Amino acid sequence: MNAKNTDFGTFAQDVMLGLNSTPKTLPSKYFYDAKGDKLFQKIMALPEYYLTRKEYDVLEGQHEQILAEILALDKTFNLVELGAGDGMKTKILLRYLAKMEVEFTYFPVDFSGSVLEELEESLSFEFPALEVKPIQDTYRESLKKQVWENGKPNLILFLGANLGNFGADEAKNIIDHLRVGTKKGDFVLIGFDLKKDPQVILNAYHDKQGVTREFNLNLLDRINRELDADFDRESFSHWPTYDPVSGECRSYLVSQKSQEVTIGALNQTFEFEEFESIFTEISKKYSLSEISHLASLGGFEVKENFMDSEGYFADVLWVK
Ligand code: AVI
Repeated sequence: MNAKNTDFGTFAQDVMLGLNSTPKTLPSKYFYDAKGDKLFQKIMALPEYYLTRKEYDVLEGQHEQILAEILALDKTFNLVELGAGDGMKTKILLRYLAKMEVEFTYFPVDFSGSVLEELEESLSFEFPALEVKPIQDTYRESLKKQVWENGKPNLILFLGANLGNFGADEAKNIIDHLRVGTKKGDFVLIGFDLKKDPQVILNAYHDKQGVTREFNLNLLDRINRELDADFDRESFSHWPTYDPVSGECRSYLVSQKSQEVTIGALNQTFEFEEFESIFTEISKKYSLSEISHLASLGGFEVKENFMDSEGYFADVLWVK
């Protein structure tokens, strides 16, 4: 069995748990294998997928104001980034800090060692003087351990609407980890995709080129490849939904016929009824009042909501 270690268990265990549940479900964190990473890069460049462009606009246009509070402290600080990825957006902030000759240490946190290695390499090229201390860990574990804590103020970045990929209870749990993992005077900058015209949201998850469909179906390909399964990907359709009340955009894979799928590594056959679904991803959209409520749950005060000109996306700055 080619089971990959993850945050909570193994791919095989999570697939077994999810497909034996009613309704069936698969965790979205497994989208991101090498093929999924490439598909996500494509998604970020799609005309319908506004999230990445809007957050760029926010950071490009308002980085000075975003960083003004921490720079006003006139002390060195730690820049901690949860889910650093390729650091593309963070580099907007890093360039400004380098230009201002600010002294700080950058702690990128990511679960993937190869992502961190690539990031370190690209940073050493563009910012040779920057002190970088990569941390290979999950968001929650890193907030528990706080290896960056040295008495200096911290600015914790959690960009890219990643919190939206957690259900309500898990999102609150992450905010609780932020509460425990920060001290008075620390700042947090979190990216949130905001509630907006439902059609705009649905289009972002149902692009004309079908890249998001491929991204969703890649979960089945991955189970076929890594767990010796026989999913017929063409007999599943990609079905995103958006509920404007809860702000939850949910993606499903819907079986177009009654069928059986065998997963060799689990030694199990799963029955699908015609039109039975597998829930694969939540991408929650927030209102500003929901965001303020989350801030108070974490013991933070909202300093400012930095938004793009259309009010599609917010990077919100909280202080403890
Ligand atoms: C990574 N995350 C914020 C993306 C989102 O919008 O929820 C993942 C994604 N799923 C489909 N398209 C993009």
